[in-house]
Amino acid sequence: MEEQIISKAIIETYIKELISYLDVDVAIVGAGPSGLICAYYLASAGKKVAIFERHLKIGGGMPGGGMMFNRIVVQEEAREIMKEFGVRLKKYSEKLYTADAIETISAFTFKTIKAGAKIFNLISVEDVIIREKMITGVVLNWTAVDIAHLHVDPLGVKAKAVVDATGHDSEVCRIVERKLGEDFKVIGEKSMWAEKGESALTENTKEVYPGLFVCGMAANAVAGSHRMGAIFGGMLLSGKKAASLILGKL
Ligand code: 48H
Repeated sequence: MEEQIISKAIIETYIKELISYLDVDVAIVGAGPSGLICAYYLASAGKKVAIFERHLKIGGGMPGGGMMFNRIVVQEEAREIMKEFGVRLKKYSEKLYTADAIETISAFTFKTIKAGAKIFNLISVEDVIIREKMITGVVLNWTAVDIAHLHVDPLGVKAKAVVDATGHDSEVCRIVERKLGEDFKVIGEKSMWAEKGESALTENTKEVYPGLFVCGMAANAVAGSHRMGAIFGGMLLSGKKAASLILGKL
């Protein structure tokens, strides 16, 4: 077993896979709960899906639970999705359940990959490709390049649909806002109000610009709705809705 063979195996297979994902049906930015759920339903329907995640770890805000108490709360409406992923729930009150945050995100990650979606971690989306008033792809760079403030030019990926699942910062939409000026606006999220934040989320999950869909916390940030704290039912339902909107369009 020679070291250079191990290196070659890693580099060769990674590069092959990256090349095969330069043209995808859907590019999802962010591997938090909403991005993973969205990817799962799209991949299950046979679409070619790549998730680009800035961090080393997968899961966005979910593994941290609420203030590092690594349990999450989900509502009755999202129970079916949790069941589909085989996550164990504990009934807490009439309409609320709790779950282990690590078990939940592990199940989401594993089943999403098994459904056929590919997660590229340590890669950040720093720009989008726009053609004829339509988002047609994302622009990537290594997260390490960003952290080190290196001047290294990025690479582009073509996608029939792009999903902003970047959470509170709604980064892809913020980029689009900068590029389009008057034609596109991100309002920014409001203060914490669990009930209002959760109920607004489904409606805010939509195609916000031709080719660009938004789900999860980013959807509320773009629309100027409330945050909701460590309750995750809305994130899951939002990811699923984004997938069904995209499936209806592709
Ligand atoms: C690549 C990027 C980029 C980029 C960001 O924050 P997330 O967990 O997002 P959601 O919407 O799936 O879930 C939100 C939830 O975790 C949460 O924060 C809640 C419920 N908050 C309520 C409250 O009141 O606080 O995941 C987003 C992911 C992260 O992993 C980022 O690293 C990643 O997106 N990301 N990846 N390129 N430009 N920007």
